[in-house]
Order: sequence, then structure tokens, then C-alpha cells
Amino acid sequence: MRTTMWLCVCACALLAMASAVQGQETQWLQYRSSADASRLDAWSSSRELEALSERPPGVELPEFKCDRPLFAQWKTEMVPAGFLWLAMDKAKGKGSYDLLYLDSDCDGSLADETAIAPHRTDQYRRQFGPVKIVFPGEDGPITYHLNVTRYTYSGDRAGIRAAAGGWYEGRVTLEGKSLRFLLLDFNSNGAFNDLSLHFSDMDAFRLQSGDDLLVRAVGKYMSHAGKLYRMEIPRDGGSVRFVLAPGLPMGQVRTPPGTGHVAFLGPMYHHRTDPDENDLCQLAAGTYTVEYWNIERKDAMGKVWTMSARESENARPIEVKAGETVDLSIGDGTRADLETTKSGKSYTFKLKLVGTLGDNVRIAPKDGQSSPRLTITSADGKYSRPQVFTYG
Ligand SMILES: [Ca+2]
Ligand SMILES: [Ca+2]
Repeated sequence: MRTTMWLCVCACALLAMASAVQGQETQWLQYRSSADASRLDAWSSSRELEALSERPPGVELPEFKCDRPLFAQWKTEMVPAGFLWLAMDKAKGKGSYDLLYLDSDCDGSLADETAIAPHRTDQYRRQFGPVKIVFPGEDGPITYHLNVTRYTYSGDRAGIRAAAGGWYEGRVTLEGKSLRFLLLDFNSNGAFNDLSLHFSDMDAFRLQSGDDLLVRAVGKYMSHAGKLYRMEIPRDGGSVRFVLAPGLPMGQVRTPPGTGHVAFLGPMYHHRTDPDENDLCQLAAGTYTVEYWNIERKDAMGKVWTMSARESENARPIEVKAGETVDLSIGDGTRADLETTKSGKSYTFKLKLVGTLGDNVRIAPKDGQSSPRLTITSADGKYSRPQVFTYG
């Protein structure tokens, strides 16, 4: 009996050691928060909230000091309603909106909340946070923080933005190596495992070993050092588990000659790679958008030009099927769209390069800047003047 027990204990210990070496066990992360989360390693993409002037019906409200408080919904799937209410008031009853109420206990009421003053104020902004929110969770309450900004620029440009103020970090073990891991609620919706075809609606992680830094969107999988791992992250983001995933169905993408670097983004994984000598990229079967690409070509004078596109929200997805090759339609076929608007006596010309996937393309000489030119000539030819476009 005693021998059997010892054998069991030894077997368990060996199993634990083996999984620790491979990093395939659940690895716990520590939660952090900051008003400056977006300025630290823990960046996120802030969300514009629609500011409403009408009082939301059925919501208990505090006593406001101003006549026209503002209201907004912050969308989060971490509460059954799918959003939390926030309101903005004016401490002196007039002037700027400088008090924030946020439904921090997720009970649907703002009447039980304490008014929060901004931690930073400048000519254009009132910055609040990090505001602590406690989400209800199946295994107990979940702490999260949100940073809220009220901005007022000149003219009509005023609004409310919300950005994640909390993130997770810790040391994780992968293939026996200890690495620094940061998990970011990039789309600022309270959850940490959002998968998407677009940057605007995904979460992200950073994996660092010395100078070797991997910054990627969260996916069902992760590509690291030539291997694919299944990546398990719970909705509330408290842990991560990497499981080696050999044998995933793979397809390939053929890129045009001269493609230097290409990045694919999708729910499967976020993969940055260089095509091989046959212009092919190996990719797990799935749907992706091309998050980045660049192509170098020489013109007739021998000058090298780079064409590239990055994070194009309108880019059409591509489908990679197991065992098949899909041709990537980038570079050739890019068209120039010239948009003209008239305001009073002046005209504004906007030049946009649109790729065949709908991506925003940029062309520049490899060794410097060059702006496109537009020459405007009158019908009788008496007026002719070249103009240079500026970026921005
Ligand atoms: Ca409340
Ligand atoms: Ca998220």
C-alpha cells in the first residue's frame, strides 16, 4: 500500500515537473492599474462614448449640480446588461464637466456612487481614473479599472473617451524559459480575450525575454520561435496557458515578388513573417486580414521605392484553406483616389491610395520622403501651378 502511494506521489511529481518545463500548466498573472496605463507598456485603444444629454429612464441618479449633466454608456460584456452608465457633472454648476459618476458596483444605479474629480486637467481635457469597477463573476467579484477623459477641442469637437486602466502581468514559463508577459485589454471593454480581424476590436499581449519582444494580438493560438501554441486566456484575464499545438491544418499564401514583410491578423493568431524564397508564407487555416505588408521595387531610374499598408480597418479578409495556396492581392492594382471639397473660395484636394483589398497604401522612396504633386492648369493654359501634398 505504502509503495503504491509513493509511486503515485512520484508519478504526480514527475508529471508536474514535465508540465512546468513545457509551460503547459495554467500560469497566474498579477493585476495592475494606473491612470497612465496607456503611457506605460500597457497601452490600449480608447473608445469614443456617445455623450447623451437626456436623463436615462429608469436609472437612479445622484443630485447633479448643473442643469445639463451628460450621460454615456460604456459597453462591456462583463455585466449582463452589456454596458455600464456613467454621468458627468459640473462642480460649480457651470463651466467644464469636471465630475464623474460611474456605476462602479455594476448595480445599474448612479445614485450610490461618489463623484470623482479629475486627476489631471489641462486646456482641453479632464482626465479621471483609474476608476475601480467590481464586475460580478461566477467565482467571485472581478476588479477592473477604467480611465475616462472628457475632451473639448475648438469648435464642436467635444466628447468622452474611455480606456482600459488595468492590465495583467507576470513571469511565465515557455519551453523551460522564463519570460515577462503582459496582457492588455486593448479594445477597452473590460474583457481580456477578445479575438478579431481588426485592431479596433481585439486584445493584445507582450512576451519579452531580454531584448527579444513579441507584441501580438490575442488569438486562439500564438506563433513563437517557429512553433504554434494554443493560448488559453479567461475572459477576466487572470491567467494564461500555452499548449503546444502541432498538426494544425496549414495552408499557404503567395505574395507578389519583392514582398519584404507581411503580417496577418485574425481570430486564429496574429502572425508576422517574411515570405520564403518562393514568395510563400505558411499559415494555419483560417480567416485573416493583412495587417501590414511592404514591397520594394526599382523604378526605371534604378531608384528603390517602398509600398506599404498598415492597420487598414476597411481591408477585406482573406481565407486560408488547409492544403491550398491563396494568392495575396497586394501592391499591383493600387489606385489613387483624389477627393476635392470646396469651402468658400478655396478647394481642398485629398489623395488616397487604396489597395485591391481596400487597404490604405503608402508609397515612398526607400531612402527618404517624397510627397505626391498635383499640377492645376486652366483650360486656356494661362494658369499652371504645381502643388505639393502634405501628410496629415
Ligand atoms: Ca452603482
Ligand atoms: Ca477586451
